[in-house]
Amino acid sequence: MIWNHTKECMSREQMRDLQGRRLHKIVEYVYHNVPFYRNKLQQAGITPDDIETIDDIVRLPFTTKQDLRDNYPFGLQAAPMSEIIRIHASSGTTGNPTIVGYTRKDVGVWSECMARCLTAYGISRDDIFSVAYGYGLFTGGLGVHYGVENLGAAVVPASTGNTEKHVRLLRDLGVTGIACTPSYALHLAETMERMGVSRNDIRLRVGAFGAEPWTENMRREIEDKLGLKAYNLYGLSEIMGPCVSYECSEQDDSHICEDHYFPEIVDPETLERRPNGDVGELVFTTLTKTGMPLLRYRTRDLCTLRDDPCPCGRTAVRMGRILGRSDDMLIIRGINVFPSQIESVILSMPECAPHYRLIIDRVDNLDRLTVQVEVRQEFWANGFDTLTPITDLEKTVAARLRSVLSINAVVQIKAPGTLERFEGKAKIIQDNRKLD
Ligand code: DLL
Repeated sequence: MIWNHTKECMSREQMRDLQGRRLHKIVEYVYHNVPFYRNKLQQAGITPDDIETIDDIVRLPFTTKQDLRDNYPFGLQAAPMSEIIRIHASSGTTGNPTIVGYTRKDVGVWSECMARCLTAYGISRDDIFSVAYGYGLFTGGLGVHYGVENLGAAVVPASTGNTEKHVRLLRDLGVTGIACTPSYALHLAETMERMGVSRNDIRLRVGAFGAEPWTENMRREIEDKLGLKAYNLYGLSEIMGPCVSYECSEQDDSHICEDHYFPEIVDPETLERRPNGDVGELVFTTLTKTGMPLLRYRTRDLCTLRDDPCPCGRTAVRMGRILGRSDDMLIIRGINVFPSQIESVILSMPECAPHYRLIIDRVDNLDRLTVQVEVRQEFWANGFDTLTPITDLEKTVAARLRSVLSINAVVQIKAPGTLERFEGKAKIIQDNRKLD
């Protein structure tokens, strides 16, 4: 089934034509409503009238996460606050989070894209669909929720946590679809096993998994343990949230909602546009967003694009799985974390030396972050060699990390001089998760 045949199956020429017209309009809109963009466009010597076709996009300046930070909180917002009906915030920035305001029109487009995606997964009005992404500032929960409602299926706003209760709900309500991170899906499967609930006791048949990298092996494992078909769901808050792209029944890369988000692949070093098939950094321009439209936003996600026809009938460009990042962002339990954020927490504590390691493992299918940090000599000498103060300090650092980054970390305080020093590039991060 296809939710919006006109938009999802239009010819490539029609799509290019539509994108060109929308690009012109959005450039005109930001030129008149966002001083940041007016300045950038003026500096580049571009007026909205210079943008005639979608190919003219290469003339436009890029936007980065740093631009969003520098203009915190609402500097890149184009619509007046009276038009904004929802605000989300992205994790993963040092200091200020990234704030994204949505107009009613934006929330409508978002729900439309989510309905396209859920329909492609085979969800209909007859389904009961559980949303186990976090509800709150994170876009996962509410983003998928509105899509399920738009489609007309019954949504169960389960959110994250309380996994045993969730398993009982899945079983008792006969839930047929679920959205969560792929690692949470595996955690759910394990909880079911512990509770003695088998895949035959539940009726799940479709899963919408994303917000973090995952692999074909994980797909097979989730499908086997939960007895469902597992689909990839990609998105990012700056552009909208879940469902910038989605897999169809072919499960051969993800269709981008290209009439709303125009994709490009660029070389992360030279920023030159790369042809389809090349691995590079994914860049999006929002073609219809009115709250906070972005021109050529650098996602830092590395992947490929292709525009060959898909047997499902959809004509939109497809993106491959995310192969990595062109920055050092880590995704731990679905939360975006920059090592620099952890460093700034450590450096803010007088007892801690600036020597630390970040070790990421996957235990029982959930990510575990261990932060090893050396204590400063003067504090060590002051009695940190006895067990209790070390435990106290570990607890304090863990609490600080939790409150600043919303992540739970195992903190291990180390004696001064015990962590290896590096002569070349420091290997501070040890990511033991197997993602291939
Ligand atoms: O993770 C939005 C989302 C919610 C997507 C629910 C899918 C499902 P952010 O918190 O802003 O937004 O994180 C965005 O997460 O740039 C990717 O690095 C990563 N990511 C998201 N989906 C996938 C995926 C949401 N399917 C960042 N595969 C992105 C790999 C993903 N990485």
